[in-house]
Amino acid sequence: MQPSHIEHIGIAVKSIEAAIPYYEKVLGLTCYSIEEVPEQKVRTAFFKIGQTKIELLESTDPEGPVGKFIEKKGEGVHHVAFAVEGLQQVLDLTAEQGVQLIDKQPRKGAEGLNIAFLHPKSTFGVLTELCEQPK
Ligand code: CMX
Repeated sequence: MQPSHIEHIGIAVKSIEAAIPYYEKVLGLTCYSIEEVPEQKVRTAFFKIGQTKIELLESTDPEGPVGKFIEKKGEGVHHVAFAVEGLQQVLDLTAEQGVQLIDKQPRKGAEGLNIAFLHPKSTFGVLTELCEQPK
């Protein structure tokens, strides 16, 4: 797979408005975008730090993936996203290596990226996202 870098770290929060001041005033980062992703039942807030982003995730539906996560585990790191090239091929190879895919094919994620998730049961407890910039 050989990811080029960590594209972002997804952090589940109860309220992005409540969390943004910590990232801006304490860490000194700037929130450059707030975007709702209805298919994922989340609102997101993004910060850049080098090549990597922090993605805050606020649930818009208690039955969505982030709503269920917060209910079960509370706020905290939700997923790690790696930047890859050739996402469909990477997914096929990853499945051949015995890793359980949540998405067999890429779908659209925040910021227009093509994304796919690997199941945390197959990745030592870390929900893993693979992302590719659309060509
Ligand atoms: N990290 C680690 N483990 C997680 C997890 C996470 N983020 N979310 C769930 N789990 C664990 C659960 O704790 C549970 O473990 P146990 O069986 O030991 O209790 C197991 O995975 C299954 O959890 P579940 O509640 O039965 O299953 P869910 O219906 O919650 O589905 C998952 C879990 C990962 C398949 C689902 O959340 C998913 O498809 N996620 C991918 C999409 C997503 O997360 N979107 C939000 C972000 C979107 C964005 O970045 O824009």
